[in-house]
Amino acid sequence: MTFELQAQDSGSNARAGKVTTAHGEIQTPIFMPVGTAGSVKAVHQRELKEDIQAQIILGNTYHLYLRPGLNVLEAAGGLHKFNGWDKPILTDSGGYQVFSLSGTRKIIEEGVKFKSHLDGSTHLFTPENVMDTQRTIGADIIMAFDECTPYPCEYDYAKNSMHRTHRWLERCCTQFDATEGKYGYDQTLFPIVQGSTFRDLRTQSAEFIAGMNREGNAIGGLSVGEPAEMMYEMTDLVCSILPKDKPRYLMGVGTPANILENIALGVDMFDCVLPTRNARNGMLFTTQGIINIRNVRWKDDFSPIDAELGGYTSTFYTKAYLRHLMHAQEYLGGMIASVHNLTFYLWLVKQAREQILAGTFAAWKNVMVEKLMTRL
Ligand code: PRF
Repeated sequence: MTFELQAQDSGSNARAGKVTTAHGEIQTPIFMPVGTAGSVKAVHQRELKEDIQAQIILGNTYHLYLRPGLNVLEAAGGLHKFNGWDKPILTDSGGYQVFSLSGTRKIIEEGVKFKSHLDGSTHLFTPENVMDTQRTIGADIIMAFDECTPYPCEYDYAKNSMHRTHRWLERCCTQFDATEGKYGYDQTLFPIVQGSTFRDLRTQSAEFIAGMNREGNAIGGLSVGEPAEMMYEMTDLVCSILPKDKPRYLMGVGTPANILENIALGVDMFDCVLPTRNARNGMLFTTQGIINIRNVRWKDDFSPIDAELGGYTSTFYTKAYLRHLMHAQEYLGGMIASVHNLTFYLWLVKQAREQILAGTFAAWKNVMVEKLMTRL
């Protein structure tokens, strides 16, 4: 994997760049749709590529390991072959899902023991076996095994957890570097900064992660319930320490406003379930603001979902029709809303990139944040 820094905004720390992987290029800043179990929920791969123009999608080690399991993934020739998505894929390590999904879990130095949320069976994730699993899934970018601390978090817990995440990272790197891709192409490992909301821990963690000298770096442990201003303070601090010539990925963020603010602080990559999860509940992000399509207000509004956004799905279907589908609990409702929201998110980061390249990002961002977060 390589990263080329193409432009830096004059009025902020925003950057435009290009990540090159074995499965193609990614223009940054970028949003990565979440495809937890090998599918971006309710969205066809063809729509992802052609309508939404996604450049990279996510998969989750935790889910894919439990189902369909490594034997099926390996027999398929990896996740790209299995789901037919031939562009870049990033997999999260399970270091987050194991904490948020499995009911019972126990953290030990060796790793994390947990019970499957599917059938209650017992498993152990270790830095080593999580690297092997991500080798088998075959993602282009794989994530280190970490612990995402909750918010709020006691200082001593955050400190001990951060040091354990660092020790696990060393084991991840050793295992990753001792193995090879199983399908004939290169993969890369991103380490993850932790440290909760404590400035001294974040500084230590960012310095440690930078010192590991991998090809890209991630920021974890944010957007877990802390105030947005606290997240921005931590991102700003961490970005001031992480190397400028490598991509920075802020995990699990966020709303359109969160994304623009963090781009301004120097983040290049984002993922979040928000656009797809909220779409299935009727919450739409549009160029005019946020709408709940189930609202009676849209009952006989036969205008397109978002004429200004463009794209097939957002201009072909009307608000009134989508409202009807959501109320009738038709599958098509969730499908249309998901394609629309992802089209919006990919449009947003593309606009941000163009503004950075033109040197006009900072002023544009402030106007957009206001507009996009208006509730209609
Ligand atoms: N660690 C990992 N995945 C994550 C996070 C993290 O801290 C977050 C935090 N927002 C989302 N996904 N491995």
